[in-house]
Amino acid sequence: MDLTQLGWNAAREDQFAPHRAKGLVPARVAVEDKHYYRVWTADAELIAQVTGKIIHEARGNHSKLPKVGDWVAVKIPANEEKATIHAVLPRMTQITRKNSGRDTTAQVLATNLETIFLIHAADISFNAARLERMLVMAHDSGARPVVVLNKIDVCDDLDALLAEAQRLAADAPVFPVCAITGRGVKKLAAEIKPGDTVAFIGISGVGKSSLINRLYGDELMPTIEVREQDAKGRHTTTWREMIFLPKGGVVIDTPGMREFHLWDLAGPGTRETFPEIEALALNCHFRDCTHTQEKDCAVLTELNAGKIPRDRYESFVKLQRELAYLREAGKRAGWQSRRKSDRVAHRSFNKAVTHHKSRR
Ligand SMILES: Nc1nc2c(ncn2[C@@H]2O[C@H](COP(=O)(O)OP(=O)(O)OP(=O)(O)O)[C@@H](O)[C@H]2O)c(=O)[nH]1
Ligand SMILES: [Mg+2]
Ligand SMILES: [Zn+2]
Repeated sequence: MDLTQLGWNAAREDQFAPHRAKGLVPARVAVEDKHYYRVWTADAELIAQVTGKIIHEARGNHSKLPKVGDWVAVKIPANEEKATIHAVLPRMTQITRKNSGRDTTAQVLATNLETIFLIHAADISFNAARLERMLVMAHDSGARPVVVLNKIDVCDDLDALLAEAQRLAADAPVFPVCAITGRGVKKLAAEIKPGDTVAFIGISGVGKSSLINRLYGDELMPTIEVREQDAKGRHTTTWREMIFLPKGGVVIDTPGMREFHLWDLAGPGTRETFPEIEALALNCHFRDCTHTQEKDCAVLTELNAGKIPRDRYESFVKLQRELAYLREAGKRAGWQSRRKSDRVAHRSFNKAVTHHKSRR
């Protein structure tokens, strides 16, 4: 296969030069399992393992190990089955989420993505707050978010749900689809350009694998067989896997998560999810204003004047609270470096906003 179809380009070829000089070849991680990786080179699909050096250098930080979507430098020994991964190329984008429970280490879901499909079902499982959280994750990833409303065949009032989803999604497009009948799937497929990589993210059962099967045009990924009162025989996705579409483009199927937690500790994502409220917050009297009770709070003033919808305000405050909690948890874990880079990001954002304002 031509590696450019998998997203290889001149910039990556440049980055790869030192590895090439050592006789290593470029490959992309398609599957990550507990004990091995499946990688694609231009010529073959190989089973690969990381070198001890990579494990040592990661020092227990799992996010530094190869993840699905990563470009890696592999050595293919003659007469030996397994290839070895000697280096991970810098990631262009990556989507991360907080691990469940009290563990506040980040989990990398997929890397080097152009686009992220945030899959939701147009049924009772639809949840506005979850969509907002997923949008924050997506904005922070560096990839372009696309909201997908699947299962429109079971929705009674699609117009209302679409309007709600579009309002929450702000600038991100929303695509109504049905994986069963194929309605809307062609339009969605047009969002996947040749050479692009798209990750499918969403809670279990929303139809991520079903949609990928539709896009592939064949039964490829096992999907859940929904049975009443019976969880047996479920074919739920248990690992992340990259699939090359026949018409070009790479998709990454991910296992559904039970819930989305925010990993980001005040990264730029929140601002893109609530841009109008963040812009207001810059005018609050107190720099650490929580926008709940403070005097001279610009957000509360606008809220009381009816200029911000109350539910949107409430989601915003809830998100701020969750971020504050994570920040505290991070502090307790002695998590300095990330917070420092956050402060830098925060400053440059404020500068950008101020600059924008002064030009108006
Ligand atoms: N009515 C309806 N059912 C759908 C649609 N898409 C998927 N389903 C059903 O929803 C169930 C779950 O689909 P999957 O594709 O396995 O869901 P998933 O998101 O991959 O789930 P995980 O792998 O657990 O994360 C299956 O029974 C599908 O047949 C749709 O558009 N309409
Ligand atoms: Mg699945
Ligand atoms: Zn305020």
